[in-house]
Amino acid sequence: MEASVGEAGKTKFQIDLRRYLREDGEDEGLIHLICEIAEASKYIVNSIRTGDLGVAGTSNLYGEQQLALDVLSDRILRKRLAKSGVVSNIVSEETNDIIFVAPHRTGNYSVAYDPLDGSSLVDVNLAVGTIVSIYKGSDLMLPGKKQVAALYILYGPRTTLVYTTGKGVHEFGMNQLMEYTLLRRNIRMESKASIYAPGGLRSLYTPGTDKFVRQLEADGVKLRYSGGLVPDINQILMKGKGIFFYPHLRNASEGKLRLLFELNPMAFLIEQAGGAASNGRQRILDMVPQKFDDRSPFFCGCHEDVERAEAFIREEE
Ligand code: AFP
Repeated sequence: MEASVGEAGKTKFQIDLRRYLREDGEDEGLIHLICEIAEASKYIVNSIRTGDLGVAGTSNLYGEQQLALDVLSDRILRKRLAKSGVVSNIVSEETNDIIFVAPHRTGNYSVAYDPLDGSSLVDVNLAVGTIVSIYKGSDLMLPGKKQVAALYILYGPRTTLVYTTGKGVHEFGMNQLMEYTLLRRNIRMESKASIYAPGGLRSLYTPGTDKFVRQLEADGVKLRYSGGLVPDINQILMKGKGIFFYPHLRNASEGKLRLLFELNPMAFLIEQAGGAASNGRQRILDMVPQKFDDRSPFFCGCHEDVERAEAFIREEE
């Protein structure tokens, strides 16, 4: 626990991440793992602020050109996870293969992560983030409902870490000493959206999604989209009244976003806050992955709006 001086000169106590996890009764291995990821994020935030914005000359699993920052963030996180002593297997959105750290060690965790989601936004100085999905054991090809923890770190004007271990959603902020201290516990979402964040090209939307957008506009729901999944989801979660979607498109039936690295962790967080996450037909967390680079349409946020999106999509079939 860190003491700090609050307004009016009174001492107030900040609860740090490790202490909060302990008080919540988490397993020591999981606490260590989450804290190691939090440590890695301090180096990632430093790279974002001061690092090279050029291309690395390599491409990722999807044939996309990697930025030097993508490669660096991936190395920072991978090294930290590999040396943590509590990780079995790792898969990163940036690498082609599963990394076997200690596949047979019992009691360990396996981790899927996107080290720097939205990295193409760094050169225009918009917010980006790290997304992490954690499973018990060595299997990573499991439906998202098997996650034991999910978190993201948002590198915006402030750096925040938002996590769930299935006991609500909690937000921590990085302070002047680069420690994460509690900002909000048990974040809850309302049932109806007042903002929406729509990914992809609207002219490529199918009739169901197009009708859904028209309905949102008719209801006075405001558009708020940055193009970075972490800040866009964070806005919806923290305001508690929004819907994010990256739908199936006429030229891309699975949309753009990745099930293992982006959708499962975000769906777990949103559901834990009382929201919903669907691919338009099925709950995201029930989807069984076939391969690491599976993609899926994604509708995520206030549950009434997700249900409404599903109804419009059912009609188009
Ligand atoms: P990059 O990592 O290539 O910048 O992609 C970001 C992202 O995967 C995700 O963060 C956004 O939600 C989504 O793409 C935005 O995609 P559109 O620009 O097609 O809306």
